[in-house]
Amino acid sequence: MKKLLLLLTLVGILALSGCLEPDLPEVEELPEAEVTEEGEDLSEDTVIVEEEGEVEVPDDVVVEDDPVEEVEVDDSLLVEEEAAAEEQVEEAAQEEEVEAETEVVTPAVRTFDVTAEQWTFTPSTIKVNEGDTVVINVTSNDVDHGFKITEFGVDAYLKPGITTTVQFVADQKGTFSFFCSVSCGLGHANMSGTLIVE
Ligand SMILES: [Cu+2]
Repeated sequence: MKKLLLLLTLVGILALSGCLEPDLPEVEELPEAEVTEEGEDLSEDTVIVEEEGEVEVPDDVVVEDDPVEEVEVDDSLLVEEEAAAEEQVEEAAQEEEVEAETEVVTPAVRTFDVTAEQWTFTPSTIKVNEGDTVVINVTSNDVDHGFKITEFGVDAYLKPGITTTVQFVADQKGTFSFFCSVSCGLGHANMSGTLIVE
């Protein structure tokens, strides 16, 4: 009986072990796989959640980035200020150049031939530089006219066909009017031109 029991137990053990051995790994593998997959899924989910959480954190950081961007805007403003400063420097340099040119041109004698006739001067605009000695040969083609520049003390009486020369130093900058100072007809009041001293 004992041998039978032993045999039965052995057979039972073998049978159980034989049955359990193939079952157990399957049972173990599947749950393990599932568990691992689920675990991975869960871990991925948790990672995603963590990433989402991290994304939310960058949102806060983005709020912190706004001041940084404002700082960048300030940098651009600084750049603009630098550009403006450079422009000012360039303008100053240009002004210096203009002043230098003016200083160089100052001793120049500028001569113009102007024709007067009812009721215009030709050319009607004369441009010189400050300090220039201006010589204007004025000739009337028709009737008596005058040629006056109040600011420079010029006032000439023009006889038809006779060239009259006026001369003055353009010692002040500005836009001035030269005009007819002798009554010459209907358009006399509007008979004028422009002297520009730069
Ligand atoms: Cu006139």
